[in-house]
Amino acid sequence: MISQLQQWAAERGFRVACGGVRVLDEARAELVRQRSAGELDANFYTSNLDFFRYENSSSNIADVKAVIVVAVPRPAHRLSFELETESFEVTLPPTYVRYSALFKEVRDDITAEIPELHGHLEVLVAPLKSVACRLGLVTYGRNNLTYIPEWGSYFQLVGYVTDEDIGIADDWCPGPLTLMPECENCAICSSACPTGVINEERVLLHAELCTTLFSEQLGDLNHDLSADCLFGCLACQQVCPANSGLLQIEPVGVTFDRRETETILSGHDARARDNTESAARKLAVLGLTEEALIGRNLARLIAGHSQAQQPRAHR
Ligand code: B12
Repeated sequence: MISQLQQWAAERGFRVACGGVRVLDEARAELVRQRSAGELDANFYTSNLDFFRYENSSSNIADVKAVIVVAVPRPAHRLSFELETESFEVTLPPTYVRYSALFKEVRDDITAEIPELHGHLEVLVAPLKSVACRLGLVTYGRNNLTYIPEWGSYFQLVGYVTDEDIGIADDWCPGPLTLMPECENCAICSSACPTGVINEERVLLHAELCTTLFSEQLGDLNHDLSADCLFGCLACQQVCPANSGLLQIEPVGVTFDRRETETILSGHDARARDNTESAARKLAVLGLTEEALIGRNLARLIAGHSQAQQPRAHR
């Protein structure tokens, strides 16, 4: 079945790797160690990493036999909001558009191709980079993202567990965490990070200070957003030599007209406020996990843009 999965992935331009459940034990043990050693910020851990459930409680599958991780190349997307006098364009970095939907779509696609897996694939809720690296699918970069040759870091990882015997050898062992050799003496991403979360001394991110985290967190936005990114940040990826020329940018095919933009800017729940539901339909196309925060972040980007337009003496 592993070769069927490989063929399925190759036909779609995806990559796939499979392994035994030991990979989950190792990923979990390392995370627990990093938390106990104080290498991971305690509050950050509780708010952002405590949801990992690994193989057992995450699934209806009682007896997990194998782990499957798929890498799907993703572009960045551009979308527009019509303002009173201009059209305001923003970027959604790779993985934001339809993030959650992709997990289900890939699973449905796999089971359509390999019917034996129907009802036997459950979404894996675990640290996917760490699992994918131990499966040999990806390699870490200094910026703490993972890389695949010819794709750079511009892909989404989706993971599954199965109780089917897909052909993992009994003596299968997870591989080590690996860093791209070119990162050894390179600190370009570290210098480019607006909040200094990439430390030259360690690969582990100081994620509690990452611009992406602020952009996705509920509540008041007490930090700057990154350039024109509605969510997330591209700073550490765009400067990375291993990503050179690899970022694809596509229009998402959604423009919010003036009334819809005002609806979005007027409050957090654009769907509820938009009586005609046209903004809601467009938001559904984006399928953003962070949808409730669009208005807040858009207002911040527009304010920053207006400030930059003003003559210096007036600032
Ligand atoms: C929480 C989270 C965040 C948090 C925290 C990020 C973090 N690094 O922990 C925030 C909100 C900041 C975030 C930001 C982003 N995220 Co995010 N995020 C996640 C999530 C849900 C979990 C990540 C995680 O496990 N963190 C825990 C830490 C401890 O694990 P780790 O990052 O793998 O770090 C390992 C290494 O540091 C290793 N390690 C320690 N020392 C050493 C030394 C060496 C030599 C080596 C090799 C390794 C090593 O130990 C750690 C594992 O125990 C995953 C989805 C998922 N379910 O996995 C997506 C995910 C990691 N995010 C993703 C993306 C795309 C992003 C952003 C690029 C989005 C954006 N454009 O802004 C940024 C990138 C920020 C950055 N430079 O890493 C993708 C990454 C794809 C890829 N190519 O790798 C993922 C996998 C989502 C997905 N399904 O594809 N994210």
